[in-house]
Amino acid sequence: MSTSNKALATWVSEVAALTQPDNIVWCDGSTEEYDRLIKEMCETGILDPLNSETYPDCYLHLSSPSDVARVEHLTFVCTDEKEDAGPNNNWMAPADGHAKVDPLFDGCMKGRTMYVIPYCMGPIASPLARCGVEITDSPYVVANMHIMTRMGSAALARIEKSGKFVRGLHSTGDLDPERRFVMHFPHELSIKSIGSGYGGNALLGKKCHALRIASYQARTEGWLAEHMLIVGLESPEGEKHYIAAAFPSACGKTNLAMLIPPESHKGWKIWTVGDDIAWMHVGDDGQLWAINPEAGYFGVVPGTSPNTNKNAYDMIESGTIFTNVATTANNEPWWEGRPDGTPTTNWKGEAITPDNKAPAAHPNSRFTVSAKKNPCYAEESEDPRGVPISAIVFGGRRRELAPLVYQAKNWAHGVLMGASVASETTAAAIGQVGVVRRDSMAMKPFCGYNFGDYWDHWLSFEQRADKLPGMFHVNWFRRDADGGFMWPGFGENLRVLRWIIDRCEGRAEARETPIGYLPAPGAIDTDDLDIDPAVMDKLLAVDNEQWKTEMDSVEEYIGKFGDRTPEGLKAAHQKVVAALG
Ligand code: OXD
Ligand code: MN
Repeated sequence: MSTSNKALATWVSEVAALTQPDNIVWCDGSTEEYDRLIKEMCETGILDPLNSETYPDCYLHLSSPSDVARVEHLTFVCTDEKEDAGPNNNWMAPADGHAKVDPLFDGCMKGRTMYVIPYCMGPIASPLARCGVEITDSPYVVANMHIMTRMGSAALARIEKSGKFVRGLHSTGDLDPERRFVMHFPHELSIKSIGSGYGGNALLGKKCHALRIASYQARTEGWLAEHMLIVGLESPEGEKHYIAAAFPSACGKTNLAMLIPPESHKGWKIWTVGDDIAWMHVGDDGQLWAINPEAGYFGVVPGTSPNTNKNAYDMIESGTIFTNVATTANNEPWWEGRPDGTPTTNWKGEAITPDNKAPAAHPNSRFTVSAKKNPCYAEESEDPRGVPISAIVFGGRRRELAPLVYQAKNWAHGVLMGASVASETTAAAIGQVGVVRRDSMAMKPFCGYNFGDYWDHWLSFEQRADKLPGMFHVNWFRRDADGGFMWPGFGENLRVLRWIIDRCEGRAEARETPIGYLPAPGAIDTDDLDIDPAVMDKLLAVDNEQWKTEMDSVEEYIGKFGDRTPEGLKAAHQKVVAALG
């Protein structure tokens, strides 16, 4: 296979001349190709088959211990003007970015095979989808891209028809963290990543293309590329609504997208459209319509259990690539939170001794699995038009302050609410875990341009669409004085989502507070839920003094973007400050 697209053919030849691979393989996306790659990786030790009776078609990959998460400090956005990348990104001038990485690619594929992966983010027939080509020397990346994207011949045909594609060059290089970079060139629609085989750094369709490059494109073209799950709720009466929700990495997006209604909610159905990324466009009807650009899940494994997410637990019992989990004596994958089995080998491949206190599975260990294996996969995920969004929800992991749920008073207030999202950091990125940092719209690591311009772009939707979704903020992670979670979370979150939908439909009670509309007492259904009413009151309380401090900190934060901070955002902030008195 090769291509009739001259620009693509030339680029592939140029990359081959630079990287000097032994072979070039154009990927066709077939099952045979996937099976062949898996077989080869099992022969070379990149993958190990797991117990074929209990975990058929499941494989284990153990990465280099220094390559287990996204590397935000080594991720750059290269624009002519530093201001265009903004204080939210590491910046290099494009010429410097190329000069930094090109020498590292020189001859890096000697003795290796170079794979050319044409892929499509979104349903192939969707006008909202966008294509890319990733060149990589990692068969692990190819196998993951098979699961995570629509790749191969159909994507190549689309590229040849439209002539448009994002260029992504990846090599695992020598895995030396000193020689690791993830560079984005938004104006060139290109990405260069070297020195890491980890998902977000190496599966270039995901964070690099579908968020950083796409957010830049979305701004120029008038749409939104967001770090959001898309979930459908169907009531027992058959009423369907879709919610898009942004949470920082490893804050339960996959669990929320696959929520299992609790016993008390018989007749409710949940449909997953996406668990990580949403591309939203204004439709002819003035509503926001969303597609999930991905075709699979790259989910955090620890914590997945029949109690937290039975659908995910069952879904990963076959056809799954596990990365950095532990294993049991009978070669089943094991992770913290898995109810049965005993780990005998940890994620570094070392035998576990009784005095070993470290987690057996890496806290950021992952499963890669096709979305079609999800028992509640929404058929509409394949609809070229996407799904209409009724509500946008922001959330963070905050042990205090933020109530369980509150609603923005208007669109600009909702943008402020999203812009000020703060959350405790998690193991999804290298660095200290558990520190509260601002993570605007959960896009801190993923927005391909200046946050000031990004907020302005969000604000502009008030003019672009006349049936905008309601905007909400949730916090599942409030802790009591003993450090225990105050809200049960998981399936019970449906109670909060129901209030959100009812608000959008104008049929739920709320009380107005300075920070937004909160559920009126009793408006969140707590029937059959073992929760003390006093805890519920705390979860839905607003402490004016604490909020004044919070709004000072938000002011300082948005002020860091200088004259790029939109006046509309400052005005929304001032309104909250005035209401707090
Ligand atoms: C992810 C992340 O992998 O956000 O989705 O880190
Ligand atoms: Mn994510």
